Amino acid sequence: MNQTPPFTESTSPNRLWQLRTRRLEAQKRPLLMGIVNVTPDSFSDGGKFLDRSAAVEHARRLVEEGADIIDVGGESTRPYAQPVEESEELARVLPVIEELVRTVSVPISVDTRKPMVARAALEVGVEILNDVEGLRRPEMREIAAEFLPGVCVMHMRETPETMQDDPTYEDVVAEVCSYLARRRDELVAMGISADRVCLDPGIGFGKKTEHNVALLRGVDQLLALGAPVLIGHSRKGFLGKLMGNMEADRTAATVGVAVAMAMAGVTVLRVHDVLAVRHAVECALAVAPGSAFDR
Ligand code: HH2
Repeated sequence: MNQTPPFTESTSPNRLWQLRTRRLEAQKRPLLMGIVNVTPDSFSDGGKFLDRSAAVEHARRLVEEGADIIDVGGESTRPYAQPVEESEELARVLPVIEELVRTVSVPISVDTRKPMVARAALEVGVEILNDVEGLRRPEMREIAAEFLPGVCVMHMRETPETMQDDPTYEDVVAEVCSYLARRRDELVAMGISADRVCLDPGIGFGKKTEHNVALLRGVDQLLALGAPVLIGHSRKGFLGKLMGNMEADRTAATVGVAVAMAMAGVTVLRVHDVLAVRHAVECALAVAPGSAFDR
């Protein structure tokens, strides 16, 4: 799955993601980005991996389960979450990142909206900058242009503190696509090649259930922008709404949506449940008529 050169000129831009020093290809299935939240308050796994060794051990397990990327975050961005001080976020993630960069084979991604955290993580060797604010801070764009990592540009309405206050859109798919295309053009103009820029509609970030569903159903329009596309739906609240039970375990719902997204040809799935998603996606793609992936 990882680094499978040689790449042909005809390989779809949806299949390739150029990182800082490596190139990933989603050849047989979407790449799986395993989530490691080094936080006390993440909505699903808060407090479980706050300890450095617990976080590292969890990341290793996700790699064994088939993660192609490990995404390390130190600030919850769930709705109404309170921002974390830069120094606190750095103290949470940097020791974990340093150890993972040295000891695991897959590329490490930093999930941050803070320039200081991004820079420190890039200095110790992360390959991907995953910014839920879509690099809207000029300093983030400057850091990206300096280090040239793979970049994940996510759409978010406003900030986590305010994003769920009655979000409204006229045409959510068109608006999110044009925002992401604009952001990508801005990065390309700064010298970051288009193949480094992965686009993410930001499931759950300033969206009602109907908006999340429209974006997932409309993922073809996002893929038509000719970039790698990441979907981060894992265990999110809209799945509880779709199931009609906010208390139910969301693993099966996460897996179901992951299969649908894999069949649509999405490049990267950001998930907590790597093993379950990998098994389901690989089996579904093995039998699905007209899959976008090689078999
Ligand atoms: N979602 C979350 C965090 N980072 N990054 C990208 N690119 N896309 C996403 O959809 C995305 C993301 C929120 O989920 P999680 O990390 O599980 O929770 P929390 O923010 O509470 O730590």
